[in-house]
Amino acid sequence: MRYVHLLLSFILCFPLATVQAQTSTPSILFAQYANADPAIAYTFNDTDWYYLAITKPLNNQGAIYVNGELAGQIDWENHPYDHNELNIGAAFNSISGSFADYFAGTIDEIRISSNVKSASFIKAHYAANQAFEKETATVQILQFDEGSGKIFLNIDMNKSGSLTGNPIWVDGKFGKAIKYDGQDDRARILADVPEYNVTYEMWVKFDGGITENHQTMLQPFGEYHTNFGVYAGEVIVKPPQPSPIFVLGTANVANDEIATIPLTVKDFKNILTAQFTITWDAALAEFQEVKDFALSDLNASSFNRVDDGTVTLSWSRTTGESVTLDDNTVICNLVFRATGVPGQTTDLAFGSIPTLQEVTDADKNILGVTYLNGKINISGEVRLAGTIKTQTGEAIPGVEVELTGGATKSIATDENGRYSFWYSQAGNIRLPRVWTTMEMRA
Ligand SMILES: [Ca+2]
Ligand SMILES: [Ca+2]
Repeated sequence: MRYVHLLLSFILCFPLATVQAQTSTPSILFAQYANADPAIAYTFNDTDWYYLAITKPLNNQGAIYVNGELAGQIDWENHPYDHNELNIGAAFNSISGSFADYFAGTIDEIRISSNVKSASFIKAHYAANQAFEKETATVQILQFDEGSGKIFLNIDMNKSGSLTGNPIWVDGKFGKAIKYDGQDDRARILADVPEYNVTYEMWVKFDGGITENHQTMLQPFGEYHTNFGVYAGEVIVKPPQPSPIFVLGTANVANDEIATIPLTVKDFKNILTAQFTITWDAALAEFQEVKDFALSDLNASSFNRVDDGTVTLSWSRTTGESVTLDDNTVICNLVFRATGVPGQTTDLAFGSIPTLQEVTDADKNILGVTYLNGKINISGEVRLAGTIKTQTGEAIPGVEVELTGGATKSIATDENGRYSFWYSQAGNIRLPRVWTTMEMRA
């Protein structure tokens, strides 16, 4: 078992300011193994109850909600979490072998669920202002309604928790609650918390004063245990950096026609660099040019035609300043000439060979990016043309030429022996068949 305690590392990561308890700007800490920005700023007062909800989905992209509203996003690291008990009001430090980071305030109602509750659920729960109810996904509900003694039970009354350090029973958000003194008070109960797809909810009142010291409200404990807590301090919290989306458009064009493919972006916020490769079937489309640039410093030299089916993009701001664009901005148009026949189609696919997909933000973080491929569908009409000549090369006018496969078409050659069909039906097309006549041979 690896017991790791990293809360202390956050003390090093975040500068703490000297603030008064009553006017502080505390942060909710969510705990270990989140990749970035583990502290989320929120201004609490010390007389209200707050409903906190924290999610950890299978993809580790969780969130923390305060009073039903999204307060920040959590990028959980991918570790083999194994939580089998809950420490409430303090955190066990596996390195020192003792409890620390005591919470000064009141905690009522904790619910742990084996699902990721949606933003709308969490908003609605806060609005309903009701005690937690048992649901299919409920792993544990603690109500703290005993009101006396040193033992508390979960809602199923099949697990009992114990109080240490003489926390006191007080009126809670719903029924009774437990107030912790921030010195040596804590509670503990067994709980088998799932590794993924889990939601923690609780009601907390910061009526013991939030200080610069870390205060742990809840510590799901075990392998890679997690601390949820607060401290007072000046924490620079950036809005969550969304994952930008790059979209290549789709064009339906006839053979030999020009396909103009927009490259569109969404959630393009504070982006500093972008690079990737675009590939397609060179037999079906011929790269022409890129035009209509609408991103600073993006121009024709940002693109490199590697071969007949590959072009790369490599862009960065020459000034070093990041760029934010409105959603659905077309940053350029890629121009191709279709060379296939009706019914053929080629993806315009984002790739990493030879130029690796990489998009960075103003802090040089490499962002997760969604790439949506484009397509050129060759449809419309294709022109089939030729000339009917004698063996000596003399054009023969007035010969009936028939095209079959789908709708049959026929046409007579003109005075120069030429014929021409426009054909629009996808599928098998037979080459023109020439009906020679006895008259011609005469
Ligand atoms: Ca005490
Ligand atoms: Ca209660």
